[in-house]
Amino acid sequence: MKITGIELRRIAMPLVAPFRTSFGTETARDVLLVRVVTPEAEGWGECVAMSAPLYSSEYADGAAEAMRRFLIPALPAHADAQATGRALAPFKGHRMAKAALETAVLDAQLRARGESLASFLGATGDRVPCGVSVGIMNSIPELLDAVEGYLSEGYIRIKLKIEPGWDLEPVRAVRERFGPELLLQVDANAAYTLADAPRLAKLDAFDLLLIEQPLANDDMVQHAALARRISTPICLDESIESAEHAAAAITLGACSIINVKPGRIGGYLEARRIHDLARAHGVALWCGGMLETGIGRAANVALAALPGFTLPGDTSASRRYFATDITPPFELRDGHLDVPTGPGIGVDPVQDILDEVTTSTEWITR
Ligand code: SMG
Ligand code: MG
Repeated sequence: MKITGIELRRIAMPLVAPFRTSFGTETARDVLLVRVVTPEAEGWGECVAMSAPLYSSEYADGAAEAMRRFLIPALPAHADAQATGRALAPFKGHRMAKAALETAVLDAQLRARGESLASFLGATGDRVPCGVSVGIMNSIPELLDAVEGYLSEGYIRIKLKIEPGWDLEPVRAVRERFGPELLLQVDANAAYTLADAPRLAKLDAFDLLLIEQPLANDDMVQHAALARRISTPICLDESIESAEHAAAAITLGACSIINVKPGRIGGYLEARRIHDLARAHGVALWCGGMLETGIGRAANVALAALPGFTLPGDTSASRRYFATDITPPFELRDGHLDVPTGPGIGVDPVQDILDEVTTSTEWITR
């Protein structure tokens, strides 16, 4: 597939409510979109890097710079997604930037041949069960109201963001208020150390599905030690940046569940490798979220329909994030989102809406 040119587009998307985690508060998404143009079709990719390097070392301006300076110039004149992955491999890190570029190429390639991303990846379902990630709040009553609202919309699993000082009490309050049947999990975004093991062990009383990324990103060995001291299953997010990391984590016993975010691991081809590896080892998977627009969400929902994704994902409906999404909105039906069936990612931005939220565009030819 000949690549005619690539557009980098920045958009500003206000969130419907601030989203607070242990590392900061997001009030708007500053998204970098990639549009790959070929003679046969165009393809879209959404870079999940945030404005600041707080979740991981990547950030949106840095991803744009890596793309324009190194990644895009390294692409062969004719490339499919596999060739794109190979061409980008020599550059260390920058996985979110690589993922956006590779996904845009993959989308163009699949649109050109009329195949959906879900079918290409090996999806087996036509809809996926959805959870929702609930940020740190100012008070327990505020949290209970938020959870109640999401449950009334139909979400079938709740994830609470936690940090030291906002952990046992909110979890206890939600468990007591909504009962033992509620599928409940927590995410610390690396806010604890192994010295907190006694406190984290107190979460065992609340029958959580999992605790996500309790310790630092590079604390693989410490996560394995923690796993021996608590009964709540450990799920890794930030620590897993590749299939090799997943293999190491499984071998070490650092996790029994993995949150798969294609942006974090360099793309959907790597996500499929992790899927196959985890499945072979009986490690459960679910699809994470990075507050994506409909472009990124469409691709994530396709991935979440693979058979190894056995837990509900952070694949929430568009309205949980944005008053107006740049694609037709993803809507919850009976706690599920439908997997797009059209060619490629199966959705297109609505041009007027896209133009309204665009803050800059850059056209790169090679
Ligand atoms: O997309 O619903 C979503 C957000 C899910 O909690 C979520 N993501 O660590 O899993 C995570 C966080 C990372 C982004 S926080 C700004
Ligand atoms: Mg997480």
